[in-house]
Amino acid sequence: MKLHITLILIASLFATNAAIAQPADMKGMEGMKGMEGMEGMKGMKGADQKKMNHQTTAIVKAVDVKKGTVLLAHEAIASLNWPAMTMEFWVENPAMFSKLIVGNKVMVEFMQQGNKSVIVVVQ
Ligand SMILES: [Cu+2]
Repeated sequence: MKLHITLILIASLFATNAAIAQPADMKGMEGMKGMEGMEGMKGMKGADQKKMNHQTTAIVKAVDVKKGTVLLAHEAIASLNWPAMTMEFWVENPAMFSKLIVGNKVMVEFMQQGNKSVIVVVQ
């Protein structure tokens, strides 16, 4: 009797698997469409990466209030695959210059706008 129930259970398991198999295959095909979607998302990621904020710690090397830029010796930035370097950043708000004093160590958040790195937060 127990054996009988076991066989029925096994049979029903197979039946369930068989029933699942088809939609699973179709899901596989949807998965291929999904990959196209992922390509699209990669494209968006590229765009998002430019819109997203990046963070780094840096030493203020020089400021140009008139131009609205600051020269920072920043640490490596993993989110952009950038090594540590000294480069020019634009400031979003001139009020930030109160914190961007030559010789100061600052934590900045910035965005890539075109080929400019624009600081949006200074700490
Ligand atoms: Cu840099």
